[in-house]
Amino acid sequence: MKKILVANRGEIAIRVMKSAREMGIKTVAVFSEADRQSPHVRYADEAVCIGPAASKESYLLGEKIIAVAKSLDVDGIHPGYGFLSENANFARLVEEAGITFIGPTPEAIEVMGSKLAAKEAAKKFDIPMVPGSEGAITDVAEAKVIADKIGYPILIKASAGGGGKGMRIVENAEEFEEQMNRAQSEAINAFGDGSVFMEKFVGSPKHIEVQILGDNYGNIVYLFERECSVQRRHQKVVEEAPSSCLTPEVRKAIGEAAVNVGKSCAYIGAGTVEFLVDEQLNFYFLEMNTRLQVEHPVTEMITGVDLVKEQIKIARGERLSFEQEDLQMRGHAVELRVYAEDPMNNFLPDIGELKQYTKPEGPGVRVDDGYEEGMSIPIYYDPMLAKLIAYGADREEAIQRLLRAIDDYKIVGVKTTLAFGKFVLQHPDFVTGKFDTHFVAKNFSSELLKTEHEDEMEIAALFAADFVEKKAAKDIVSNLTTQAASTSNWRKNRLGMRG
Ligand code: MV4
Repeated sequence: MKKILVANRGEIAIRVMKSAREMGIKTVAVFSEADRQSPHVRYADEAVCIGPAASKESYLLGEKIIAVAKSLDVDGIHPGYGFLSENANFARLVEEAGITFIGPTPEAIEVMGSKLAAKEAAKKFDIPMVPGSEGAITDVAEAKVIADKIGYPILIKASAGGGGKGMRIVENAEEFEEQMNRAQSEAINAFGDGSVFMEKFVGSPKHIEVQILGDNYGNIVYLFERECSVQRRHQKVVEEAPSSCLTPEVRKAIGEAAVNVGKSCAYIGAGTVEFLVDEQLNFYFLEMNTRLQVEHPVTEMITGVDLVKEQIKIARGERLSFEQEDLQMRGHAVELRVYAEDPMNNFLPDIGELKQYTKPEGPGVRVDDGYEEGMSIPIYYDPMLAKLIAYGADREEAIQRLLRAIDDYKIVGVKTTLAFGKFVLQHPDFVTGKFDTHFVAKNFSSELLKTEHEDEMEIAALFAADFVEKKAAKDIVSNLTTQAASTSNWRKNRLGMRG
């Protein structure tokens, strides 16, 4: 493989190109008109504009991207995450064009893209699953009989679902029909496929996912787990590896279950198997993501494995260079997703120019991003600015490093979730590992961010008053102004300053 095209943008495009470069492979970027000035375009050896800003007219144009790849003699296409990464048809078209798709087979993408098909495939491998309906539910009366057997509350899910869409909790038999109808029509609207199934509702689960790698020769290994329980409306906020709650025995069991899910669809490449884990550490297979995930860096940091390089080597037809016994975890890694959103205003996406953008550095800190100072954040794409990742010998050191890195991160011009991240990482329930998927809903309100910084501002004001008395007023005011400007807009707003 001599040349790879990355069918993506932003941080993940750059992330993929970095590994390709290290392997002596040339890179091709594609970009939309909104991304002409983006770092991923400059980072590539060659770059081609594929259309207007809207994803549907650029990053989602599979055939156009393949045509670009052909014209530039590209050997492999890496889809990144999102966009075309889990589009079985795109994977098929790439292969038909004589280009290697750096990812799983179209068949594996298809099976795992349907939750019903995924569960059906996994069943043959004795994977623990939440009690539920065998297959789709169509008949209400029949479904109610099963629901009575499992016990309420139950959860109705869309087979084609993702991100919580088409999910409905049913508390009792009386509301079953109504909720089932709602789930079905939501699923038709969102996915064009109204098939739904049901599961027993697990009340306070942790979300734990296992990274796997499979080669073309039937070898599949697990690279341990990531815990992604801190989410806000199905958007992940903090991810870490390893999970703070698993025992070595459960880790091995869940890892082996994940490998079996991989075997159930003859998985090739990097994939992630998601599980719900209850308070007694029972785990249940949820679904499989057939792509490189956003949060893959925490796994890289604790295993020392470059997952993108492994994807490329696998796509080149190489055998895995390690067996399960060769893999070890070392230390702890925590990732914070930094979004251009306003946590004080219901996480409304914020756009604008990055007037100041200074990244944190230093021991154990990694920043995967796709923006730089002076750039404008486009409205067309995901509002994630960067992934801030910290590694430490243990969880406490990783968290402390991440907190330090948040303080060292200077972003001016757009509102970000950095302060919200700080709130999460300092929360006693996060620090002690006593959290589940309800963490944000249970613990966060924007008032809490306000209060936290009111204290800070009070202290600053006291200092200022003291200095005024000492006739150093000018100094402290200019000092505070600079500090406020270099942190973020809400500080400035709280100080009642402008500009
Ligand atoms: C569940 C569940 C409880 N019980 N299934 C949400 C997204 C979809 N991928 C699966 N999800 C859930 N499935 C049963 N049987 C709770 C969730 C869930 C959730 C899962 C992972 C991470 C965050 C979540 C937030 C709310 C609900």
